[in-house]
Amino acid sequence: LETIVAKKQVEVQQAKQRISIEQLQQQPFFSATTYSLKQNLSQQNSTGIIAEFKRRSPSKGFIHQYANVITVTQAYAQYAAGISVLTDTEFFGGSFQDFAQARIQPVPILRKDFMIDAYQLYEAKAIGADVVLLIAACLSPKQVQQLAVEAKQLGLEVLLEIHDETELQHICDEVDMVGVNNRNLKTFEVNIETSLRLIEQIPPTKVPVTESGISAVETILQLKKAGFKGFLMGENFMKHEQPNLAFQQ
Ligand code: IGP
Repeated sequence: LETIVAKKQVEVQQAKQRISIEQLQQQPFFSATTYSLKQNLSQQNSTGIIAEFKRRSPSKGFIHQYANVITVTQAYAQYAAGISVLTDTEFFGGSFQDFAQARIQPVPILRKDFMIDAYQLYEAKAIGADVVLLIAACLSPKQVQQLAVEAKQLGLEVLLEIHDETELQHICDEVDMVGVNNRNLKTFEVNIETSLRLIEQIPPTKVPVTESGISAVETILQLKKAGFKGFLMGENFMKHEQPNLAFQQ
């Protein structure tokens, strides 16, 4: 995670020199209408699934390098409460281009990246994101709050990701949804017990989301029973030759 954050800092500095915040604000998507993931997840009849488009990951290597983002996200959009698209290139093989092609779908889309600077929130708006992810493990509580305030001012929803008890302190008023990552960021091990344990301590005002390592229907039902409204799943679909068909099943 430190490696990713260090690389991200360099990337953001370079991006700032290429494109100014003013230029980002002039992009058509910046003022476009948005879709609410929070609302979708709160609906009784929602599947609650946030389906992720992920080509590769540090833990698994390539999952599906050449997947067609248009075909896959079109299938996702039919049943999912929202879509998550990786925009990190170096470690996850994602891009703004992938995001742009997913943006055709009329559903809430999460920009999945490592947010460390307010500039990235402007980028998120400019590419048409509805939601941003803030990862507690790479931000101080103060940084989470500052980024969340600015995200809300821009009209973005905020999903805060936590993966242990200490990170509960990062939750602030501006956060809309709290995601519990079942994947230990150091060992890459997944354990849904993390979600079952932490949900007890998530304030009832926040929409609880469980993330990573979910594939079995029974697991989803178990997590739903525990109170989760959102289920972030990537690899389960992306590992298939045709992720769109895997999703429809
Ligand atoms: C999806 P999975 O195990 O279904 O592919 O997990 C998602 O939770 C995972 O990609 C993720 C992630 C992240 C990726 C969770 N938090 C932070 C990048 C950055």
